[in-house]
Amino acid sequence: MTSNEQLFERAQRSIPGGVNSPVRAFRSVGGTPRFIQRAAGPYFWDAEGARYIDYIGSWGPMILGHAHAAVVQAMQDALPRGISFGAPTEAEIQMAEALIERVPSMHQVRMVSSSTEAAMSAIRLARGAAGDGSRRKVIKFEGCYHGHADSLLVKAGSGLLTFGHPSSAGVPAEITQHTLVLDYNNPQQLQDAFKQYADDIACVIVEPIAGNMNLVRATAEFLRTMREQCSAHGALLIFDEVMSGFRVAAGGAQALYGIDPDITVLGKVIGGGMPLAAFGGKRNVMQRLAPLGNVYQAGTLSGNPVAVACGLATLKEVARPGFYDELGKRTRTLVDRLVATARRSAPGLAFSGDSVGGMFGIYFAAAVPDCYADIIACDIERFKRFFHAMLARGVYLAPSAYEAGFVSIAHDDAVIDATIAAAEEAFAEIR
Ligand code: KE4
Repeated sequence: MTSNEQLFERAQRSIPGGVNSPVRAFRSVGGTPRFIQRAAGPYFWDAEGARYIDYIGSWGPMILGHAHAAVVQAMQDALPRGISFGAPTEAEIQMAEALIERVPSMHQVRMVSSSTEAAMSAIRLARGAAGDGSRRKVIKFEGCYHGHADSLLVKAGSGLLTFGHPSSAGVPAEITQHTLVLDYNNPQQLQDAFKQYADDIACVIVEPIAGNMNLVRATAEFLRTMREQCSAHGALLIFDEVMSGFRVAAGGAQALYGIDPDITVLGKVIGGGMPLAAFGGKRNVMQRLAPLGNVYQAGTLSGNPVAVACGLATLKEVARPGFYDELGKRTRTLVDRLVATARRSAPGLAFSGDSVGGMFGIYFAAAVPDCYADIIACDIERFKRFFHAMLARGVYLAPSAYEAGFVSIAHDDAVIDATIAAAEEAFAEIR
């Protein structure tokens, strides 16, 4: 049997870092990545035959659990009809109608192949549609991630309200000079930015429930201020619900907060694990897109029929009555029992947890963080030790302290019990 180490060694010869996405390389927690052979329900098995309870779920898409029978069947039914056409299909209309029905702030939607592409296209659309189409400035928030489009690989400027600097090599400063990076959950700073740059701000893009700095909830005041400021200044509000959409509630974070964005970015769950993402918004905004309007956007595999079949089958299952109530209950139970177990097995250990719907955050900090600075102050070393103590006991958490965790509807009571049993020993080990 080929070991994970042997596969990692071989992978690094032909793939940079041995992985096709950096977070998979375990570099922020150390150790050898597990090469997954197969997955089913809440589990996956690595190259050495070891079974893990999976709490990343492909970073969100696998909300039904792995290899859900109805989803696999839908893909198998679609395959013999052809894999890709480069021409419109009825299935894409069904997917668009399903998304619009569930996210009523969207009147029209365009599908793409990755959420990076969706967020990038949403920003281009916002710049083309806001005001007279000449606005350049984009506001994002520290700790939020919207994919790796150049203008979004930016870290906060040196001074307050100064424009961002590239956070990656290969991105010229000219590309990020129009991106302003503000503090998450800081309404005053947002108001100040609009005061300073009002008519040149094309859009604000935000994760309404953040999951890329670990789970951090937006305050209602923060999102309300965002909505008000965008409306008052003719800027477009983009909710990046790639992670929160169809994950925290049927209608996403916008349904929980009662805030209507101008554009919503979706991904992960809507593709059910296949390369499918989307962005949608008000009709007058979306009509600015080619071929109707002058904002260009395109994609060879956009709306791919097999991916759409997978996504439609997934959306059908999550639409079942009580799905989100049950998912939210199980996730909250997991988090509450982890916190109680930490108290019992490692008295005095600074540990807290939070969950919204089917996503959760665990923090080696006494209180649940509500901003990026608090996240950075968490005990990362302790997290690393906990990660490996749980991995050794067959529980696969996100291999980074700055990622949220994901529960599927396949994570039943027995799976949660097994997770808590592992945590009992892991907390005692790291205390
Ligand atoms: P992709 O282009 O990687 O499909 O999605 C980009 C993206 C956009 N918006 C949000 C809110 C996201 O969470 C993501 C991607 N999320 C990461 C998890 N932190 C994907 C994992 C990875 O990079 O491998």
